[in-house]
Amino acid sequence: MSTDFNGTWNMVSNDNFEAYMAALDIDFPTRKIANLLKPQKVIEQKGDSFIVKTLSTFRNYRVQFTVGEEFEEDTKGLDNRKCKSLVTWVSNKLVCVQKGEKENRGWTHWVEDGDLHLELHCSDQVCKQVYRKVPGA
Ligand code: ECB
Repeated sequence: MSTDFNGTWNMVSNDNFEAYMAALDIDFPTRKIANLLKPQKVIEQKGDSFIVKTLSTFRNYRVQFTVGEEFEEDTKGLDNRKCKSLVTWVSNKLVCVQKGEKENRGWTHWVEDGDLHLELHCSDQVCKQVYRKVPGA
């Protein structure tokens, strides 16, 4: 049995997000706004099929994928790039490689002590986020 990521998760910490956004060439005013957000992750998982929604008061982002199947990702509303993205299981972690213009781009999700962890990386920058499960949601 792989990890169950289903649920609604609220951000509780966000380290180095600004530098991650700068690595994606996000402009200064947008970074200042985005850095104040406390987004929510809403994850719907059925086996290896996922819908991951990142919701905030400023912008929302949605991605849908099946583990092991490369897909075209359009990061519309974020840095507006196209990537060829592939998510795989690496033991109990969900690892995404986002191939495109930006080197070393991707993310890793895992559940640890009931919290949802996310590491986002681009070039030489790593952003670390933790989300707490909303009970009953
Ligand atoms: C959608 C909420 C954040 C909105 C930030 C708006 C502008 C900043 C522009 C670009 C910054 C780059 C990424 C934004 C950070 C989070 C959005 C989704 C990150 C992501 O790839 O999450 C994965 C893993 O959960 C699923 O898409």
